[in-house]
Amino acid sequence: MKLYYNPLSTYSQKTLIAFYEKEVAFKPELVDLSSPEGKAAYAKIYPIGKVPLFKPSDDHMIPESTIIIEYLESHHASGTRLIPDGADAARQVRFMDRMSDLYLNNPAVTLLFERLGFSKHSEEELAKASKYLHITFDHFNQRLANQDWLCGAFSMADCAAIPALFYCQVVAPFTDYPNIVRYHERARQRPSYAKVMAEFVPIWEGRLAQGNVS
Ligand SMILES: N[C@@H](CCC(=O)N[C@@H](CS)C(=O)NCC(=O)O)C(=O)O
Repeated sequence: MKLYYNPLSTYSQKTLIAFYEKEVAFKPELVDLSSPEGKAAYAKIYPIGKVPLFKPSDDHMIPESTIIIEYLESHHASGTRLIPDGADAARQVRFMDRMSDLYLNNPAVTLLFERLGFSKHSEEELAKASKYLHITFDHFNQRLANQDWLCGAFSMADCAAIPALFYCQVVAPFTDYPNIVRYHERARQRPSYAKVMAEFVPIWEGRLAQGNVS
C-alpha cells in the first residue's frame, strides 16, 4: 500500500493524519514537487500531478485526500473513527471537510504562494482569499466554543483543517480567535499530528532558511 505525498503539502498532511489515526500502515513514496524532473516523473504515475495519491495495490489508484480518507474509513475498522455512523452526523463531518478544504486550505495556500512569490494573484483574488479565511475563522471559533474538535469527536474535518492552520500562522494569524488558538494547540499535542509535524517542520524551517519552500 503506497502513499505518494509531499511532507510540506497540506492535503498530504491531511491524509497522513488520517493514516496515523486509523493505524493503517503504508509505504511512503515521497514526491518531489520542487523540480521539473520530479514533477515529470510523478506525472507518469498520476498525470494530474497532485498529491496525495494512494495505491492500495498496483492496479488500484485512489486520488484526492477526502476520497482516500473515505476509503480508509470503509476498509479499516482500526483506530479512530473519522466519519461517524449516522447520516446526519456523517454529512456534518463531510460539510466541515469541504469547508476546510475550500474556504480554509485553498485561500491559505493562495496567500502563502503570493507571499513566497510562487504565483501572482490580483488584488481581488487576494481580498477574496482573505474574506473566506475570516468567515471560516468566525465559524470555527463559534463551533469550538463548546467542543474540542470541529464536529465533537475528532474526525475527517479535523484532518482537513489542522494542516492549513499551520500556514495560516504565517499569512493570516488567527490570534483574535481564542478557540482556534486553543484548538491548534490541542492538535499539536495529538500524536497523529505531532508525527506529521516531526517530519515537515524541519523541512519547512530548512527551506525558509534557504529561501526555497516549494
Ligand atoms: N483536491 C486535492 C488537492 C490536492 C492538491 O492541491 N495538492 C497540492 C499540494 S497541497 C499539489 O499536489 N500541488 C502540485 C501541483 O498542483 O502541481 C486533494 O484533496 O487531494
